[in-house]
Amino acid sequence: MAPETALMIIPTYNERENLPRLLEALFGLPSGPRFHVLIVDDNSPDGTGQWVAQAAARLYPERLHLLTRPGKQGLGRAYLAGFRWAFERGYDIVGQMDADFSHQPRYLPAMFEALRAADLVIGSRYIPGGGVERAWPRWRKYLSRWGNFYARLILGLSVRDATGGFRLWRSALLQRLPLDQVATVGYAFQIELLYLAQRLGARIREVPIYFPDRKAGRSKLSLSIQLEAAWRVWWMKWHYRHWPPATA
Ligand SMILES: Nc1nc2c(ncn2[C@@H]2O[C@H](COP(=O)(O)OP(=O)(O)O)[C@@H](O)[C@H]2O)c(=O)[nH]1
Ligand SMILES: [Mg+2]
Repeated sequence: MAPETALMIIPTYNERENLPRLLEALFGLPSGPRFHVLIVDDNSPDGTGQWVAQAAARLYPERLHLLTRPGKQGLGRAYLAGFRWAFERGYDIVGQMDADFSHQPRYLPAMFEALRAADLVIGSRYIPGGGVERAWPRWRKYLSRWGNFYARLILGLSVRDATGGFRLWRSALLQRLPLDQVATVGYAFQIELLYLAQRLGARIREVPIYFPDRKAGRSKLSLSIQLEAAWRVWWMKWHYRHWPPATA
């Protein structure tokens, strides 16, 4: 049997400072399976896309790919475009990660290992062994915890870290989700995909990660993105109430 092929998708908006080091870390991992990387850049004004284009040609031919979008449309749109790109090329495994080192490459080998007995693996801040930036003020830790608790309660999610965006999917599972109906852009996007996977009865596993704050660049996820998550969980609960359709 041919070995499985994997693609890590990284959406970027103004991550020029982080990407060179991140790709070095990803492609330099001492263990774990080989994978390709797709950067989905929303035409970042800081030149992230141009840097990736030349790095793909000179530094990492074959392994690094770039998908450029005309303007900033949110994390969810970028991932959906990236997923389509991956499906068209037949990757068996599709990963999601941020460009800012909050998702540390060193966890990938353990995540790939866990995927051997799962359809979806989530790098989790909220299981034993995981955690969030120690320097976060208490209100911020509570907010993140509370957001997770709220989504889990309303949607009946069993996963502890429902908003986390460090994930590995079997493409076969991802392709069964009704992605053409997914319209969320921020944390809600992560929750929505997870909810759909759980409704399908997917085998989901969590691997503990420590989630440090970004050191370079700026966060793009705003208050409006948090509000989106708050009301969208109710929308999801209603919208997908008959999904997946019961088979006779
Ligand atoms: N392509 C694209 N990437 C985005 C967009 N918004 C955020 N990102 C990327 O998504 C990842 C997570 O965003 P970040 O700002 O770190 O969110 P935070 O960690 O929740 O503060 C980073 O790699 C960002 O560059 C967007 O509108 N388009
Ligand atoms: Mg971040």
